[in-house]
Amino acid sequence: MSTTGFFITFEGSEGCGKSTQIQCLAEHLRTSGHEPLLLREPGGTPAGELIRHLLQHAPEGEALTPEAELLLFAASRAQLVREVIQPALDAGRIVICDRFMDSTTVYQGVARRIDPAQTDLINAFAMGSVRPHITFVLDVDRATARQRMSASRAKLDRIERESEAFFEAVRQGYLTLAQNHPDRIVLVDAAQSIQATGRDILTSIANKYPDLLKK
Ligand code: T5A
Repeated sequence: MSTTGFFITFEGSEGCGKSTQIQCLAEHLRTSGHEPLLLREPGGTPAGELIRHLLQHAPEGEALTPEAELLLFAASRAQLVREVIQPALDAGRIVICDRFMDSTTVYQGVARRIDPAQTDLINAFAMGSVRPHITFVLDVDRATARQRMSASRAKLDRIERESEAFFEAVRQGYLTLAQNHPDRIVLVDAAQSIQATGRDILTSIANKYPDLLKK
């Protein structure tokens, strides 16, 4: 990866607290003098936001096949990487993305049961040479996640309406992924309080990349 910036991704199942922790980390980085760029997937570009709407809310998306769904997530990522992430990293920025390639590996590869070889191939094509330096997988049990979601949601989107078995597969998929990539992925107990979870994330960054929290 020929860049000077730093790329952080957050992963986990619905309601695990990614957005909350991204805001906490961004605030901490700002007090250290950085201007982190916050992005989300799917989305983060005008084209990506349209794809997001189709994937999550549009009635036209209700009949999407797993294969079409995979390609739409990949299309959003391909656009985000080239239009936003790569230029920001080249400019030396810290980029924090709410979901990235691991979501495809887990949701489409594990939970939708698409051949992992196909998922990896399409993921690699979409990402080009961009890879996260560090990924936080926020792990939380389903009961807690459901409780948090029902408190924060008026209406569930297309994927949030999936079965309990689907979300259990998502959780197990992330746990396996974290086990297989201990160099990049940090598994965080996200059933703790917002503050305790945030402290664990900062401690991991301070241990692995101490210079990042200074400027
Ligand atoms: N998807 C995405 C794929 O299938 N394949 C892909 O390749 C990609 C990129 C995107 C959907 O797309 C799928 C996965 C998803 O289904 P989304 O709308 O972006 O979904 O939403 P999610 O990523 O699922 O995120 P959510 O908004 O549901 O949850 P977050 O961000 O994890 O949680 P957050 O921070 O909003 O918190 C939820 C609530 O819990 C509270 C918060 O205050 C909030 O009210 N909370 C806590 N409460 C107590 N203790 C804590 N520690 C708490 N942390 C947060």
